[in-house]
Amino acid sequence: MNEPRAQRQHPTFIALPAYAEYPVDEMRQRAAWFCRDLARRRTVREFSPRPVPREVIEDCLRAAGTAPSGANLQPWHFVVVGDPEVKRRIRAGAETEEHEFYHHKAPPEWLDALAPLGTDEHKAFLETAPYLIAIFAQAYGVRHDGRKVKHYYAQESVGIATGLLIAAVHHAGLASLTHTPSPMGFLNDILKRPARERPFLILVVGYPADGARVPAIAKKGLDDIATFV
Ligand code: IYR
Repeated sequence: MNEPRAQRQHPTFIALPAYAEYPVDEMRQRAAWFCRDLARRRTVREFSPRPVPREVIEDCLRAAGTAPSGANLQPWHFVVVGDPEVKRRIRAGAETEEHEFYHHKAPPEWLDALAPLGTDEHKAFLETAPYLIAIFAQAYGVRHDGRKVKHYYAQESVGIATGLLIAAVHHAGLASLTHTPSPMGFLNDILKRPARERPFLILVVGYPADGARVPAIAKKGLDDIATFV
């Protein structure tokens, strides 16, 4: 039988807090500066083992947690891995899947598309970098009374939060790598996360290695990515 529904909550409104409008000239400058600064971000695969202050990671995660989400249900969970033994196990799990991917599962077109990046099944960065942030998307939440709360647009919401996290990490002066071994179920086992949480990606965070190199690839220009009508 249907369970009785809880009383539907009424909205409460407050005045928009802390909004800042800038004079148009300043707005132009800020937009241009932010664009230039983000354009310096590069995905890095060679990390330094130099430690990173934990408070920086905490603030970057707080920034990610400001993301908009379906019905404001905030369907994300971030597991910050700094423990070398846990990193070692994650590397072992990822390299097992990646070996399958590169040697058996990936169709030739996919390997062709990846060729400019120079990636392979070896994932030393999973042990070298000081922090791995495993990001999970929750299909539903569980309230204190044990009831399930369905999450809407969980993947989109977690994608947005991850974008903010990447920008926050960059803004702090650190490098990151979005890593998606597939499948990623081994992360639930190693990190003891429930089945309702689906691994979304691993964000590898740290300083770039001295002399780190990145692939010679470029971003599309505005005319290629946008249309004004
Ligand atoms: N997960 C593999 C393959 C890979 C896939 C895509 I799509 C990339 O943009 C990069 C890599 C790996 O991490 O090597």
